[in-house]
Amino acid sequence: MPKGTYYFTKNFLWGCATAAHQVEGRNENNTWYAWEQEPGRILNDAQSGLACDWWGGRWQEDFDRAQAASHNAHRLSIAWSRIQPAPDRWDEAALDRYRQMLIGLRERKITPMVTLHHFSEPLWVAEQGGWENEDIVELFAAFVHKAVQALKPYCSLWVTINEPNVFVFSAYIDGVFPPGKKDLKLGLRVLEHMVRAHARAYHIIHELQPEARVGTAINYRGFSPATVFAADRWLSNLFNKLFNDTFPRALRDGVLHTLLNKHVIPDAAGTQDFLGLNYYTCERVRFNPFAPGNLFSQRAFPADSQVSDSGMIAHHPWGMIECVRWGHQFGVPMIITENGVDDEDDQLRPQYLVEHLHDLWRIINNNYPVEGYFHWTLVDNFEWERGWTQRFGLWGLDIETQARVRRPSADLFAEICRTNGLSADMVEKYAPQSLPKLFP
Ligand code: IFM
Repeated sequence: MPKGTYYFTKNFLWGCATAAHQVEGRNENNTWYAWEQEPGRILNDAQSGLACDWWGGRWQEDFDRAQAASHNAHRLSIAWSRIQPAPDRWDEAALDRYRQMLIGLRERKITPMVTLHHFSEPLWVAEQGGWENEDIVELFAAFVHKAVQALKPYCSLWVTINEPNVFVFSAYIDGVFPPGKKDLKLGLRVLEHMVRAHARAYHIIHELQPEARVGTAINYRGFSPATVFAADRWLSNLFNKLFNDTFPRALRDGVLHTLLNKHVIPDAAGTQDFLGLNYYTCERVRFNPFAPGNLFSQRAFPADSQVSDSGMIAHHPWGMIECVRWGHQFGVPMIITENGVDDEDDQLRPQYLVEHLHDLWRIINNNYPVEGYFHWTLVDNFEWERGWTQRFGLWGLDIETQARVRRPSADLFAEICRTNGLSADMVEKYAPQSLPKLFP
C-alpha cells in the first residue's frame, strides 16, 4: 500500500538552535556567570562550567553531528562579552574564533543564522546599568557594527535580540534572570531600550550588508481563556497583547504600546525582514481575584496535557498553527527559530516533533510563509536558572565526561532534514502513537 509523505517547501531551512552561554563554557565575563556564583540563583546551585565546551573546540564535533544528520542550517549566538571584554577593548582572537565557527558551518554546507544578543551581556555593561540605562542603545550598536563587519562574509541571516519578551519578564518581573528585579516600570523601560537597540542594529546591519535579512526571535506563548466567561477572555487577550504582541508590533509600526504608556519610535518602523518564532507550549488563563501579583490570573495547561520532564512544557502542537497565524499579522516571512521539549529519556520528543511538524506543514500549505525550522536544541545545554535539569538535546550530554549520547529523535530529525519531509514510515518507526492522527 502506498504511504504518504508531507513534503516541505523548496530550500526550507532545517537545523538546530543554540546560544553562546548555554554551550560555550568558561565565560567568566558575563552577567550569567556572575549570577551563577550567587547561591540560590540556579536550581541545585548548578554552574554552566564547560557547558558543551564549544569554546574549547567541541563545536567542531557537534557541527559534524549536525552535518551527518543532514541539517542545512544552524542558529547560534555570539557573546558580546567575549568580543568586547572591556569598554575600550575588542578581542580580535575571540572574533576570529566565531569566524572559524561560521566558516566551519559553511564548509559543512550549513547556513548560519547568528543571534547578537541572547540573554547575556558583558559585566562592564551591567555595571553601567545594563538595559536600564539608555546608553545601552549606542553601546549595543557599536558591538553590532564590529561583529557584523567582521562576520558578514560568512553570514547574512541575523537575529538582533532573542526573546525580548522573556528577557523582560524573567529579569524584571519574575526576577529569575539577572539582574533579578521585580519592577514592572523598570521592565518597560528596558523593553523600550530593546526596541531602540534593535532598530539601531537593523539599520547598521543593512548599511554594512544590504543583502542581509534581519529579524528578532519572539517567544510566542498561546494564551486562551479557560472558560467562556468574559473575565477569562479579557485576561487571555491581555496576556496575548502584552507578552506576544508588544515587541513585533513596535517593529512593524514604530510605536511601542506598553501597559503604562506609548513611545513613538519612528526608526523602528518596518525593521523586521522576517519574524523568528520560538514556540514551545500554550496555556489557559483564568481570572483569579486573589492573585493581584499575577495580574489577577491563574494560568494552567489544558487538562490531560502530556507534559515534559520539568512540567514546564505541555504538548500542544496546534499551538504551532496558532503561532504562525498570529505571526502573519506582522506582514513578513516567518522562521521557527526554536521549538523543542525537555525530555531526557526521549519518550515524548519524537511525538512532539512529528506532531508539531505536521501542524507546521498544514499551516504552510495554507499559504502562510514559513521558511525554516530550528529545533531546540542540538546537545543538552545549560538551561539558565534551571541549570542542568532540563534536557532539550537531540543528543544527551554527560557533563562530567563531555560524552554525547544520540537520542532516537536525532535520527528521526535527520531523516526529516534529509528528505525535506515527514513520512508515514518515519512516524510509524519513531512515534507510532501519532500514526493514526497524522496518517489516518
Ligand atoms: O534555553 C532556552 C533558550 O535560551 C531560549 N528559548 C527557550 C529555551 C528553552 O527554555
